Amino acid sequence: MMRQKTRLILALDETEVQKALSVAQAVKDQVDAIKINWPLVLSAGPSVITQLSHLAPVICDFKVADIPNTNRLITEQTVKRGASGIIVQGFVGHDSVKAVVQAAGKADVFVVTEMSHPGGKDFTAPVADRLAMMALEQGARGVIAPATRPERVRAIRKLVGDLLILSPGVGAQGGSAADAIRHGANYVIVGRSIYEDKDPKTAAQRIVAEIGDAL
Ligand code: 3DU
Repeated sequence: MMRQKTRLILALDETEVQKALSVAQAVKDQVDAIKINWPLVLSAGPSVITQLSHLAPVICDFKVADIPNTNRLITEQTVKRGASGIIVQGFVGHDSVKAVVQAAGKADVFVVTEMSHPGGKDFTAPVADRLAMMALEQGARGVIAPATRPERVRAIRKLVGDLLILSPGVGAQGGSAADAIRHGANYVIVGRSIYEDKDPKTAAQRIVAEIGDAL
């Protein structure tokens, strides 16, 4: 179960390992989870999952997108390393998502809907509602929806009921944390605006305050 204290998730895409660890240490009390992606895992090695899990719950944003068997194997290895959550692409279909949900055990599974960047409109936006419904049907814990298009967060909230909505695209990509929360996101995911700041802790505190005001 995700903690829900600040509703801020750090996206730690810093590839200089010592810097990444020092940012994680500095902001661990400001965030409900640390999301890591291929840049840090490829730079630091998969043991970074375990290392970070001692500071905060870790969500592995591996955007898993394969046949069910491969998805299952990836999920098992991810959870074994100490991840509390894993992010999967939904466009591969219901059985591939189901395989992740089954292999994840107690870990949370999040399905990507419409992506936050301009190209997200090319292919993901037209099927985002179906992806969200499928996440619900397959027993995912939540979905990823774009803070860059808060009206889409609202639309997806109407479809997914109580599922968690995690919203990336705040700050560097132009979205606002307060807007995402007001439109129905449970958490905002923020990367560069925190780890590239000269004072990551203060940057995180600022966003936490903004979220608090929006609730
Ligand atoms: O733009 P930022 O630096 O705040 O990082 C956003 C993170 O969220 C980054 O890890 C990216 O891979 C992830 N993400 C999106 O930005 C947009 C999506 O639709 C899904 C994930």
